[in-house]
Formats: sequence, structure tokens, C-alpha cells
Amino acid sequence: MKKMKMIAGGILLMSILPSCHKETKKETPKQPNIIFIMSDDHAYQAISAYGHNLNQTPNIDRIANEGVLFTHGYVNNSICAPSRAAMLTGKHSFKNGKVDNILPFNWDQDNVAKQLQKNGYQTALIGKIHLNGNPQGFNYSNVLVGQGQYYNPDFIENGQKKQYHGYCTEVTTNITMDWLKQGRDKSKPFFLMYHQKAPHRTWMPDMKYLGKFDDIDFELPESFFDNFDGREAAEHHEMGILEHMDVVYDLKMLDKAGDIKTKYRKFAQSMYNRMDSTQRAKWDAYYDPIIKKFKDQNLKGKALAEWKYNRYMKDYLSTIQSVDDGVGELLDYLDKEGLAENTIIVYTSDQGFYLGEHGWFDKRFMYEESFRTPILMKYPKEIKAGTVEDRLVQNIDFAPTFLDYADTKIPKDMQGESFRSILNGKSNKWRDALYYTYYEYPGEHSVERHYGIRTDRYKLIHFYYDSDTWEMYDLDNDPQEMHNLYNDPAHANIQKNLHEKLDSLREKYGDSDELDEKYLKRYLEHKDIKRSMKGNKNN
Ligand code: SGN
Ligand code: CA
Repeated sequence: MKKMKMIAGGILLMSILPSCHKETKKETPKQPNIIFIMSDDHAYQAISAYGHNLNQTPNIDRIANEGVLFTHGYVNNSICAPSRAAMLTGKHSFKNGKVDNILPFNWDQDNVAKQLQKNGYQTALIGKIHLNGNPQGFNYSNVLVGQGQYYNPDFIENGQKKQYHGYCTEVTTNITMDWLKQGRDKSKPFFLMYHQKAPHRTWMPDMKYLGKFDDIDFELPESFFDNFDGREAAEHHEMGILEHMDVVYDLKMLDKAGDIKTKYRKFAQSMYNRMDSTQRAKWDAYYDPIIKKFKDQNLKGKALAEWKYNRYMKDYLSTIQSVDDGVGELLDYLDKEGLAENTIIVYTSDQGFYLGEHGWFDKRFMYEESFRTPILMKYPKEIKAGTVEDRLVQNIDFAPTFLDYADTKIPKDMQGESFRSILNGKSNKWRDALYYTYYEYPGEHSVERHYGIRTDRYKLIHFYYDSDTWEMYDLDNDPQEMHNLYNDPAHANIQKNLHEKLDSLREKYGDSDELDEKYLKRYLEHKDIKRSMKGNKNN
């Protein structure tokens, strides 16, 4: 009897073993790692994969070369914190409550990192997040304080503030690489948000890239001297390179004699306070001769515009070199460690940016340069190298897309849509229009409150608060959005259809005038807004 039992047990074991083995094998294609790389204010015009010839970003381009380039990626609200909140929550601003950079963000609500963490992921947030309060949903967080500083920046590591020595972009990359190499639990898939401060204003390059673009003369964009005919809200901007970009503060002409007197000179000194003497000496060795020449030349009119535009571009693009280096380091590491195959990588920006179009810098408007944002993505298992995707995707789509790739349930109240199925060809069903809102007014750069929609060809925008104006564009015929077609009888039908579409999207997403009034009231009552309305600069 005893013997029989043994044999039976043996047979039982034998019959279990092979199937156990199969089970483990079935599990090997585990959930993909997800690396969400974001920079701040990185215009698609300044990524060479988009075909503009301003600079070369070979490492960022690699993501699209080995995966997909989105030609029509957009944000929900073209400003930092609201865009980040939308990415985390998968919801429009009026649903997640973070409508502008001023009103607080509620971390207690659900977000993509919390969902992934619940489903077995190790999660990390490194770099700029610009959302008040302690990040929730992350096993590790090491984030810049507010906007952060370019030199020797302060970070908050899991709640503890500490200062790092060095250049912010490089510091952020180093922290990220350390976490990847030693910080994470390697038995779990990971979700990593690697978020650079650069190339945000005031565009301070790393020492090693000072002068990188000095041999290039950048030509003013065609629309630089825009007269804003038929576009009242645009006319009231404070985003002009010529009129509003400060020579001392933005363009570094802080002459020691104090002869160059500008509105923001008083804020410029603070940009250098964190540098050590070696850093400052290198900085001055580069900028002092430029300052001297600038003073000697006494430029005016178009010559001054060209000079300002060129200084702006040289600084802005130089900061991007460091961002590109960081992406290269990360990609090389993944390749070397054999992680590339099972890792999704997204590169994006929190919004687009004006590089002189309409004479502007900054963002906020629903016009293409700031509404649109770069999106490049790779995932060798599912995305064919060299894919170009033209459909309309939006930052609210990231959260559901990541959850979809992680084979995790997408919460019903997320408003974005996963674009996994359009990329792998499983479905062709996709949205035909995007909804947009912008709220931060009265405020810095003076961009009026507005909302609107964009279809594959047309755009309809409503500006309100000081004014009540509508704009409509045919993007095929007028890609620079110079001709407002609203109330043009030849386009009456299109206008009517766009209004219907706008109404239906407002209803679908749950936006309304009442909600807007609620946010406006809170905004106007906020202490920072009251202070800035009294004439103090509000950062
Ligand atoms: C700062 C900048 C603005 C910029 C906002 C928002 N001024 O206030 O130029 O529009 O941030 O940028 S600065 O003098 O402080 O540089 S965002 O990317 O954070 O939304
Ligand atoms: Ca930004």
C-alpha cells in the first residue's frame, strides 16, 4: 500500500511539474516597463525628427526612428501644471480641478501611477512636476521645487529637501539613472516619469554648450511681424520677443555697470545666485563679450528684433542639447541591459512653444505652435519602427494608453482614450475632434481665457472675459492661422457644423459656463492673483 501511494504521488508530481513549467513560461512576457519622458516647453519645431532644421536631436529622434512619430499630438490646456495634471489623471482640467498654474492640485484623486502601482508596478517620479503637495502613487519621488533652478537645484527626495551640485538637466538624468540601476525592485515592471525642467524660461544652457549655436544666423519666422488683423485676443498678448522679452532677464545682458536698465533687471541677479564661483566665471567668460558688443551696437527696430530672436534661439536650443544627451544615456542603458524590447518609451513636452511665430515666445494660446506638442514613442514588441501617426491624440490619452499596455483596467471616469489599438492596427475607430480649454487670465503674458475645438482641418475658438470673440481657421489653407474666417459667409456651413461639434464635446466631457464661473471666482479670489493685479510680478 505504502509503495503504491509513493508511486501515485510520484505520478501526481510528474503530471503537475510540466504544467507548472508551462505556466511560468506563459508569464514571461510580463507587463512592459513604461518610461514617460517629458520636457518643459519643448517645441516640436526644435526636434529634428519633425523635419525642422533648427537643431539636431539625434537621441530623441531615435525614439521615433525605432517607433512612432505623432504629427498631431495636442494638449488639453497649454500650460505646465494643468497639462501635467491632465496626463496624470487622464482628465480635462475642469474635471481634475487643476485649471491653471495658480489653483491647487488635489493629489488625493486617482492617477495613472496609483493605478499602475496597484497593479504590480514600481513607480518613480523624477524632475519637474510643478504640482503642489507630496506626489502620490510613487514608490520613489525626487522632484524639483516649483519651477526648479538651472544651476545647483533644490530637489525634494521622498519629502526631504536637498540641494544637488551641477546642471539641472544632468542632475535629473543622474538621479534617474541611479534609480534605474540601483533604486528599483528589479523583480517588478516599472513606470518611470523622467521630467526635465529644460528648455523652460530663462533658457540657461549648460557650460559645455555655451556658444554651441554661435555660428548660426537664425532667420525670423515669416509671421514674426504679425499685425493680428481680425484677432483681437492675440493682439492683446504680452508674449512678444520684441516688446516683452527682457534683454537682461531673459537674454542675460546683465552688465556689471548697470547701464542696461530693463523692467525685469531686478529679477535677473537671482538667476545667478546659486552658481558657484567657477560656474559663474565660465558663464561670464562667455556672456561678457556679448554684453559689451550689444552695448556698443545700440540696435533698434528690425536689427534689435533679429538680435533678440537669435539670442533667444541660441540659449533655448543649447538647453535642449542637454535634454537630448540625457535621452541618449537612457536609451543606451536600456539597450545594454536588454530592457529595450520590453519597455515603452514616450517623449513629449507639457505643451508646445512659440519660437518667434507671430513674433512670440511662451505658449497658452490654442494656436498650433502651443496647442500641439511633440509625441514620440517606441515599443518594439508592438510598434513598427518608422511609423508616422497623423491622427489627433491628446495628453489626456497617455494615462489610459499606459494602463492599456499594462493590461490593466482603465477607470471609467478617465476621459482620454487609449491609442494602443490604433497603433497596433486592431481598430480604426478614433475621435474626429479635440477639445481645449485655457484659464489663466488675467495673468502673466496676458492670454485671454478661451476654449475651442480642432478637427483634422478646422479650428473654432471662443475668447471670453474681457472680450467675447470667436475665431475660426482653415488649417489646410492657412496653417499659420493668420486669417480669421469667423462670420465669413462662404464658410457659414462649416461654422455651423463646428459649433455643433463644439457643443457636443462640451457636453460629452462635462464642461459648462457654470463650471467656468466657479473656477473664475476661485482664481480671482486667490492671494497670488490679487497680488499680481496690484502690479507685483507673479511667478
Ligand atoms: C513662469 C515664466 C512664464 C511662464 C510661466 C508658466 N516666467 O512664470 O514666462 O509662462 O512660468 O510656465 S518666469 O519669469 O518665471 O520665467 S509653465 O511652463 O510653468 O507653465
Ligand atoms: Ca511648460
